[in-house]
Amino acid sequence: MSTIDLRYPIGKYEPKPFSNELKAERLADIQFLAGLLERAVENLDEHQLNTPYREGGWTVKQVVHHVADSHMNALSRLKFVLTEENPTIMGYDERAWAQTAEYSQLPINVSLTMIHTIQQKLFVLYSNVKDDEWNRTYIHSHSKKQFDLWYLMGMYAWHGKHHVAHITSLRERMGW
Ligand code: NI
Repeated sequence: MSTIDLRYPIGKYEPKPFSNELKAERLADIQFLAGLLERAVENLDEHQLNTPYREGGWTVKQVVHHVADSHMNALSRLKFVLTEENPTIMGYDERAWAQTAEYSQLPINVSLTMIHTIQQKLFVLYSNVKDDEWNRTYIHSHSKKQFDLWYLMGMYAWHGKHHVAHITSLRERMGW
């Protein structure tokens, strides 16, 4: 019996101190996410796309639409943090968002295109963050806790890989 938690195939996000090496790694994660996600869903049929990645979890289709929604928020958060002093950024109910109409009515290609666009913007924006900007802060509306830009970058670099791994590990288990 495997003890691996199917919800966290690459583990949970672990914040780490700033280094240029890690920054380069995270920039690569941001740059290559859309391509990796596209490869992860390649040649899946409608039945496979509608299969939950784990019992009680989101379907592959919902996972892809969720990444688009989540990283749309990531882009908006980044721009607020870059342009305002300690802004409060809005948390959102991702389970409720996953029940909204386009998750079931639009093909994942629509979200994949959006993810390509968002990741290009995130990549250019993060590539241009100056050394003294990494400690710019924001407050999260749900937790009321304060985080900084370096944390935000790491969170979403991790988040993309986290969901790609949901799909690739499902394919491995199913032999797809
Ligand atoms: Ni997520």
